[in-house]
Amino acid sequence: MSISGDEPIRREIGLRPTTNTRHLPVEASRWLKRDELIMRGQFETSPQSPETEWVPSVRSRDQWPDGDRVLNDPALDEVLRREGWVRLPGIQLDSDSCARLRGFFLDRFPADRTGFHNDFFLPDLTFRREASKVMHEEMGGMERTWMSGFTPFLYTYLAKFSGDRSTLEEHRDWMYVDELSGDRSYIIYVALDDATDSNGMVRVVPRSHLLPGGPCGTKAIWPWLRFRDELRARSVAVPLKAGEAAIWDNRLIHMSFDNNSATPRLAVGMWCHRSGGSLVHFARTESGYLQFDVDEQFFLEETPALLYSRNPSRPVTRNFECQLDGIEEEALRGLLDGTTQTPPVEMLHDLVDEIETATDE
Ligand SMILES: O=C(O)CCC(=O)C(=O)O
Repeated sequence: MSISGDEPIRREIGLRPTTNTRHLPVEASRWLKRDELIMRGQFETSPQSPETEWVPSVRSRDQWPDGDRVLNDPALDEVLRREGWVRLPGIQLDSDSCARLRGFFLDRFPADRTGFHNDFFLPDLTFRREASKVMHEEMGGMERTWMSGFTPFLYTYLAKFSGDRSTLEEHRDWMYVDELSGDRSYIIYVALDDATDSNGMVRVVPRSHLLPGGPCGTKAIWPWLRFRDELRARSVAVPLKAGEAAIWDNRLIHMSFDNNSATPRLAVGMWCHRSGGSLVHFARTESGYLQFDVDEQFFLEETPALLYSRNPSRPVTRNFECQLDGIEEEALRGLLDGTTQTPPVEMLHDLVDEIETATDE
């Protein structure tokens, strides 16, 4: 599938916008307008509401068996907590494993070999299932080596083909877990090729995982992304040799520019959440946000394009509105510099149950 006509989806996932919107469904066109206004800071993201209440965190530091430790190594854990990302020491996948993973992808990848690809977006379930299996065989267990009580829920290839349309603009990923209640998820990102400046290595914005805000998911874009120049100026490069890895908090803003080399630049990602924790998906509707209770299958079978066109047939566990205050460039600087105290993400104005359910059953 090509998603080149699905402008809002491209924007949501950080792909460079195109000017071609003729394939957009009516609903998507409406959201494009809204998203454009949000990006320009002209959309009122705090709809008037009769009542506002503070919702306290439902998770405390002590709820998980190891407190809220993420990495087994205390020094690395500290860096991950403070900066939102950390490079794992040494080689994580040997050259045979890298060669097998590269070989599988280059032999079997069924879609257009241009631009940036994350197989999360592919509707070809056969490829996705087989690719997941191969990645699990090669990477499975890495989470136990490095992480404290985390389980993978998704594996994907991340491929940057050669050419000038492979930029992945600054973005943060969806909320795969209920971040609003204090839960967190992480990606272990392993390079299969040396990732350098010339082939579009990943760049991350340190401390951006501490930015507060509402849900991220279908039609729900992180409002801090409108400060593109500031984010790009603060981004740091993550060069990796083949087989090396970095881990980052899924709240972290990241990006990668064009692959100007002659060959594809491949990586694999393993997304992890707390063992025994829940998985969720958030979607923006015209009247608020819906929170869906989902599982690993959801991330294997759904695509952003499908979710854009209809709600998933999964239980809605919450229906709410969030008030997003103080999304200003000065606030961004203060939060990223650490000179402003970051309000806990869960301290949102939350209007649970005030909004009529907009699910298309
Ligand atoms: O491999 C890359 O260039 C970045 C991947 C990424 O940021 C993503 O898929 O969200």
